[in-house]
Amino acid sequence: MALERTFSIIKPDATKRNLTGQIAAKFEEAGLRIVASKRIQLTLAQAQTFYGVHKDRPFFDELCEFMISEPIVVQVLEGENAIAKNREVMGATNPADAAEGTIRKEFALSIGENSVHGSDAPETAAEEIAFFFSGLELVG
Ligand code: DAT
Ligand code: MG
Repeated sequence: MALERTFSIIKPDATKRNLTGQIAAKFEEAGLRIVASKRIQLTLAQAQTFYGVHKDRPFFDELCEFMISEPIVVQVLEGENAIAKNREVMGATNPADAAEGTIRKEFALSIGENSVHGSDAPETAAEEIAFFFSGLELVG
């Protein structure tokens, strides 16, 4: 399979606890290359747009408030099968269900404060990368 790119967020619970480097190391150990990275703080409107797919879910407001509560680190990860590989390294959404050695098992605090976001399909990866990065910022 050709190289693939996926979009990742190191979420507020993790940046607040100074876990950016430890989480980035997990990506690199899994063979994912960080080809773009920046620390930003989302506005409420940006968080609501990014998570628009969940707008009718009961946790939507809590999710958006959490995502703007501290800076985040947005990254583009590149590698063979990067989308699935990143989801594997992240672990299940609920840390109680996450496998040993995954980021969420090791670092997540709860189903909401679960340390990382990762794209779930090629279409969402392309959309999410384009939402946060210009072509000039992607250095393979
Ligand atoms: P994932 O982040 O694993 O792709 P998702 O897309 O279903 O999971 O949900 C997006 C985020 O919303 C998730 O990372 C945390 C939050 N979330 C999901 N289900 C939740 C719930 N039952 N209670 C609180 N927050 C939840
Ligand atoms: Mg998701």
